[in-house]
Amino acid sequence: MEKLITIERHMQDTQKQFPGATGTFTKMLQDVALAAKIISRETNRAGLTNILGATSSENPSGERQQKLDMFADEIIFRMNDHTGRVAAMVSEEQDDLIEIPVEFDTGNYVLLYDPLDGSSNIDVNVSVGTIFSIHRKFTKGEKGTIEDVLQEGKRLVAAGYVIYGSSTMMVYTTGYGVHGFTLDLGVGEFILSHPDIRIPETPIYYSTNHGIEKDWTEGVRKLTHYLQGIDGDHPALNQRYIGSMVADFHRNLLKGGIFYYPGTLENRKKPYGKIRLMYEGQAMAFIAEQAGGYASDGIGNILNIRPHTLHQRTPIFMGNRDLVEKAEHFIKEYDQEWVALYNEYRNRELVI
Ligand code: P6P
Repeated sequence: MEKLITIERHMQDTQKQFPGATGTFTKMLQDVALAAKIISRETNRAGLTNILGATSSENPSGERQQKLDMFADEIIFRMNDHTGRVAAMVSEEQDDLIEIPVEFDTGNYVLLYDPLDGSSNIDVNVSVGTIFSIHRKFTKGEKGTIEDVLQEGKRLVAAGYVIYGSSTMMVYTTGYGVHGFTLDLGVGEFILSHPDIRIPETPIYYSTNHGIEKDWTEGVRKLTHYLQGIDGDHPALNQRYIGSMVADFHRNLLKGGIFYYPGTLENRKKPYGKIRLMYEGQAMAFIAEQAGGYASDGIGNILNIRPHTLHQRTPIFMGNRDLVEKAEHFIKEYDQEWVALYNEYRNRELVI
């Protein structure tokens, strides 16, 4: 009979390489997996309960909060606040650093998450996702601090996403490859279905929102024409974009391609792009790199950006390394004005 490898067994098999491992880390990933199972259940029956639709509130990025956003946010918090494994959390839905309630012990990790990415798609039954990343706490004292959460992506100890689609999958890395698990509803377990995911050498897709094309910089326009086979020698790629980054990224991870949400110049509404660095960009960049790809803000590796605020944004180009490096080439060649504008934002100091 084929081996059924759960997340726990996979982590235990992987952990054998770390003699000092205490299993805390494995349990953290299981805590996230449990939250994912509960969110999956609610997402799959959202149409049958009164959990669809928007609330009257907005998140720190000024986006209308969906009821399922708030549900997912609450579930992830409650699955992790009492375990004694976490010292602080950061959520897309919460303005400030989330402290561990005083009645619970704190631990050695900090958890950052976007509880439900792409939630504007929920009401139209399009795939949505959860994104999470884990840093190790390094400051003294019991409580996690802003310095513990605002670490560079290259210091991540784990990152992953859950995609609530035709099936629910959890994809994560701990720095030793990217592994995908599919939720078997019959047993309520995530079972290893995609071991050692690598981005295929030959890309098939590009994913971006052509609706903001009028605001693109010249370099992004040149990149897009290159990907479409209009300029240059690259074969034309198929365009796929459903406005849910986890789903768009997952397709490109498995089939090969590039996803980009660039900074814009003309309208300055999104000069630094839309994706949030701390709980979206870093996680996807870590996964992309571990799968043989690359993620850049157009200037350099997203994992090397020194964070300055919890909800800071980053332009993002991620997928096949050669395509992302092509994006960097066009931006360097044609977008000096935008680079100067963005560098001022990118290099701001962390203000405690
Ligand atoms: P637009 C969802 O809100 C999200 O953050 C990503 O999941 C998605 O890729 C992007 O925004 C879509 O934004 O402006 O193209 O609708």
